[in-house]
Amino acid sequence: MPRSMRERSRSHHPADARIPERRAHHPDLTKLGGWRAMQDEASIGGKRWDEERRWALRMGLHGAESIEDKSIPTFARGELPHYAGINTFLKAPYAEDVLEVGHYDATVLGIPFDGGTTYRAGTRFGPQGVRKISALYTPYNYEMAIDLREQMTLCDAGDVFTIPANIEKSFDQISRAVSHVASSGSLPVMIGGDHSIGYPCVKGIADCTSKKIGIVHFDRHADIQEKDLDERMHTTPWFHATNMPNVPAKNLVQIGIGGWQVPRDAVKVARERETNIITMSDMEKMGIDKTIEMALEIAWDGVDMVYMSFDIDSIDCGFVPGTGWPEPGGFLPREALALAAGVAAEGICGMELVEVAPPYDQSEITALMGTRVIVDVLGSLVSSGKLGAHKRHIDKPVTLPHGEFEGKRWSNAT
Ligand SMILES: [Mn+2]
Repeated sequence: MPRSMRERSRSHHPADARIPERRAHHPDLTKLGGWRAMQDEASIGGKRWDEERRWALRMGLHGAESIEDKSIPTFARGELPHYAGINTFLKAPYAEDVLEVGHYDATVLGIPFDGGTTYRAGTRFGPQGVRKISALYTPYNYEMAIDLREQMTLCDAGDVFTIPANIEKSFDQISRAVSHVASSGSLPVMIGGDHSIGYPCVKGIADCTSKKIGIVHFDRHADIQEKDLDERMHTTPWFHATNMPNVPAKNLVQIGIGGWQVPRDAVKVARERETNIITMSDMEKMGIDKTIEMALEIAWDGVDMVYMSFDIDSIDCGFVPGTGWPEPGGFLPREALALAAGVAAEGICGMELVEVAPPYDQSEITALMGTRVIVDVLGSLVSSGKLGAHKRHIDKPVTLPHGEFEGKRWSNAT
């Protein structure tokens, strides 16, 4: 045995007095988040889960005699099993009648539109992709010690009827849909769609309030030039959003901008309008907490509400291949999730998750990341008690006319 190996084996021998002595002190586990979260889970309660399981038996009938778990129905209803079912986001109730969205704390609405894409199309399938993989999730988060099912209400209103070949008509439809949800008091959570929807989404909220709105925008791209390829493409939402009198450009904070894909046209506008750009390396130098603090300070300065826009391509493209404009060097997933949750902790009046393009995705990892951003934001809102805090600022609610109830679906039983 070579000498070095002998020494090493001797130093690790159990007879070595130093080791047992060092291990005699039991670590203080109560200092760990892992310990605290384990205790906190006990206080969440499980009433809604009990109710859902009873509902599932009513809707899906009692299971076979041979099944010992009597909460399992014959037809899959609700959360379980994760591989089955007709997917809404997080298997939330489908608000097929959109007049019902006001009964829920938050409403997910899909915006399947990729007519604003200047490179790869495919985000029209974003809402479906995100909904599909969201079925993998439970509404409970161990580290946050929250259970969305027990602590908030959520519905999925389905998709906005966009017009594939017409950006402007699609914008009108999107603004209208978002205004409807915002006016109901429910928090609008939009799943894109390419980033051109940022403008009509913010407009939808801005149209039903006299108050001012700041924006926190996570992206690699500045997206603030007036036009691209002669139209209001996905590189332009913030030019048009900050043209609205109650959406000041000085309250637009853009985090993660950089790389080789920022058109110089956008930089000129950002400079003229004095938006606030925190680059990826700024974030890296300052750290996550400081970045959140700075973003919130600027975005909330003199406004009443803050909107969150999260472009999935802000995350390094190695983690999110299914997107329209992939760029390396972006956020690591843990950074992105911490930043989004940190910004949401002060409250938001709406959010959008854009640029998930399932046709380019691998193993649904991009859609999964998109799902995660949304549920982490919802978790943070619940955890901080800020969910619904924006409601009192919706002081110009709109009412959209709806059709007379004289029709019915082909599938309605007679
Ligand atoms: Mn982008």
